Amino acid sequence: MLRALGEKAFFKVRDTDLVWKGILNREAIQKFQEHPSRLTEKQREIAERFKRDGYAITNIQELLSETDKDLFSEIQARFETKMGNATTSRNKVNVKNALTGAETLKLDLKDPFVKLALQETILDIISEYLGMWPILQDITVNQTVVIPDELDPKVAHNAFWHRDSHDLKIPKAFLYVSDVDEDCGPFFFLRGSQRGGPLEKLYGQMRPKGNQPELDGIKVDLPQSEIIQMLGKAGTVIFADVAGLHKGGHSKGKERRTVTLCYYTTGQSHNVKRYELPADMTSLDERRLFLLKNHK
Ligand SMILES: O=C(O)CCC(=O)C(=O)O
Ligand SMILES: [Fe+2]
Repeated sequence: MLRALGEKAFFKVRDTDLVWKGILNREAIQKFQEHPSRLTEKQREIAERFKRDGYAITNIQELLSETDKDLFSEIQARFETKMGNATTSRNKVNVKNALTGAETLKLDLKDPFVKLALQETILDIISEYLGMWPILQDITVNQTVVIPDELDPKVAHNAFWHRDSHDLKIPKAFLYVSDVDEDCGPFFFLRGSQRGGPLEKLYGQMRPKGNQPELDGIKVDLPQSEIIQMLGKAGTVIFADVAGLHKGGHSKGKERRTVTLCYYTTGQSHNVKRYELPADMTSLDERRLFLLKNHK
């Protein structure tokens, strides 16, 4: 009890602008301010929508650099191999995950999934969203398991409305590697539920344990007009802040294939080490070094 109280007080202080921005992320903010992004008008609009709504949808081809125009076909070709050793977990029986959890990902800068995570435009959009340079927390490659029946929230956490809680803002980029329709378990986001959005406080973020109202048996009541179901062809990219309300991954008829890139701010306190740095990082610029090296 005392510990819980102490922890609550700790996060209350830690989450003030004074600490979160002024101390923990001071360098990341400064770097961002010193290095203006070079987004095109179209890309800037994606970042603006992301900031306003807590999500933005686009296509991978809008984001790739000239030298990486074939990256999506490379990703599609490598997907099978990556999924080879993928497993489900106790509280996520609906999704098979590779490159996450106990398994440590050894970052290979030539790997197409890593190349995607290091794309200039994606980093620019995430930096604009955060107002600071990000660090990369995780890259996962995942594929849903088809389950036509109703799911139990206890064994399929992500398929029920929840907020992730490791940080105040948790921008992710989801790439659909297969076409996703209603039967594939699309990703859902509640527009405006991100930090600073009009629905920030609705089933608000609980730090550090997270808020999963449906897991606690609560029947959530959400404004229908703000529920966004993300359907799209293979190649669709969804930026979303999973500190906002979201769910997804209950495929009733057809599998969904996704690559998920997760960017956190540097002040993240209970970070799980998910990858090992590549031996040779000489090709990386300052922001990419920051992205990888500040990972705790
Ligand atoms: O698989 C999904 O669509 C939900 C994913 C999710 O909850 C997350 O990435 O935080
Ligand atoms: Fe989530």
